[in-house]
Amino acid sequence: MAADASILFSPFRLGAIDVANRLVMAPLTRNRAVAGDVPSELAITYYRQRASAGLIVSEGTQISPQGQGYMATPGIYSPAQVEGWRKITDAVHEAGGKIVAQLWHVGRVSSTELQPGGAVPVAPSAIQAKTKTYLAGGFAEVSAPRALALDEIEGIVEDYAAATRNAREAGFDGIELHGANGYLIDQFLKDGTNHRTDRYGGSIENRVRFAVEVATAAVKAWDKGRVGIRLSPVSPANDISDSDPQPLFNHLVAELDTLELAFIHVVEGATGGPRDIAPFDFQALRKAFRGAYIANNGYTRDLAIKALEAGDADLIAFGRAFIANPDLPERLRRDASLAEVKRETLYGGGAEGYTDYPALADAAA
Ligand code: 8OZ
Repeated sequence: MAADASILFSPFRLGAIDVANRLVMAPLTRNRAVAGDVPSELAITYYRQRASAGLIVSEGTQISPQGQGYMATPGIYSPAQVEGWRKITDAVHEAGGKIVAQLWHVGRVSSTELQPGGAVPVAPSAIQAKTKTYLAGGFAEVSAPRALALDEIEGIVEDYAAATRNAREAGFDGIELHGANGYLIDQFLKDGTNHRTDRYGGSIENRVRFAVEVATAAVKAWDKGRVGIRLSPVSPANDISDSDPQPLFNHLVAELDTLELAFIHVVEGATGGPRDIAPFDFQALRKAFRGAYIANNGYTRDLAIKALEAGDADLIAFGRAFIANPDLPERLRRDASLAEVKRETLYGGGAEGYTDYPALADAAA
């Protein structure tokens, strides 16, 4: 017999954000922004269709032109972008949902082709990632980065603060800092990418400094009850690694707890891949943090119910399932079958594979 799904549908409060259920739409890169890296009109429909999630986390949204690493990802630094996002947050709210903006700086995962003035991408240290990005011409190797000068770091922290103010202005319910998947914050955290010898490198205390400064700036720019962060302690995404992630993340989360952030959103395992890629005690992070714990990665209906019933998580984030099933909560409630994503239409393009996945009632008609 199928497990009782009612626990998935109990309301919850993350910091200052009231949500109707425990289901989160994970941030999902779709590369459909229009000129000026403004979210498209189609994105209004896409997000509205998925507003039955308790909480939507927007696709990764660059805080500055320098923070962009892929073609046609939306930004949140220009007035036109803020206006574009406003239409989306209005649509989600009208449909009864909640949405936070995922604030993103890719660091070294970029290309001179995308950077302002053809500049080289920036990173904690000048170490090139063995990973690809996606440009107008298709997949391409990322460029070799340069190491950020000590006096440039403050400016990037300020870019996160400005983006946080813009998210508030655009009508979002909060923000999620993208601290996962080998992008800038993760590059500062982990010793495979951070070889700095100043106060941002070396010891764990120094490597968490950038993440904590960014979180502190976001809290100051808005409200601690509206700020969360996504982390991926053991994911090798974008060629990142750390020699000893458990004490690093234990320390980071203890620091974030003192800031009283609304939530941590944790990719358990390899992003979009196996959950058991490396031994790691994710529950140690949950126990070190008084805010909400959003669990992500490879969750099924049964696993989600078990995690919530055990108290191992407060909310569960689903990625690919939300792309192909706009009414995922209703399908989980009924234990209905789930549609599969079409890989060819994940990144870039128009309505196909974006806003044309049917809800159950439409699928039956
Ligand atoms: C897939 C393609 C491009 C970017 C991430 C923002 O991994 C991404 C991303 C995912 O967090």
